[in-house]
Amino acid sequence: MTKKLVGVVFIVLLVFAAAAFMMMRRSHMMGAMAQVKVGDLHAVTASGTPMPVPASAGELPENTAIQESGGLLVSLALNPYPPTGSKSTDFDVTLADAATGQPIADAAISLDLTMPGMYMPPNKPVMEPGQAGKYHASGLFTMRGLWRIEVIITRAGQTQSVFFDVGL
Ligand SMILES: [Cu+2]
Repeated sequence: MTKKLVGVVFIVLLVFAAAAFMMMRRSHMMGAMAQVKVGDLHAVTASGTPMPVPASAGELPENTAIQESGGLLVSLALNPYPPTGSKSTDFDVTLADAATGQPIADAAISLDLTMPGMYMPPNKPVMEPGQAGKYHASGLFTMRGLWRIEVIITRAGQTQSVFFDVGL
């Protein structure tokens, strides 16, 4: 083969590889968007099973979900709602003692944003404590599809996680 022919074959292979990569990327995005309800924020278990809303929660705005776990009432509100992939989302978590309703202000909270069933780069906004058991972070959902929000709560040396799902 001449050097010129080798060059042409190489370029043709490169074009095929690029086309295959773009098709895989497209199917990745289509898979994530299939059957995702936009919004639909709700509490789930670690494996994504929906959890009941605690009886004490009453009527919630649609941007807010709540669950009871390990003696804590954990509520999460998202703004804007539904979130978008094009600008950052405000995450507001409120912690209260499930038995007494007293706000819990001495926890450290971080978030771990993942997409069930697909690898995404680490996305872990750290929450800043505010007044009366409220904690705030802003973070970015980097693509459309179903996201799982892990709220990691550390208090008095004990760590527990609670989970919420939301669709973009
Ligand atoms: Cu993804």
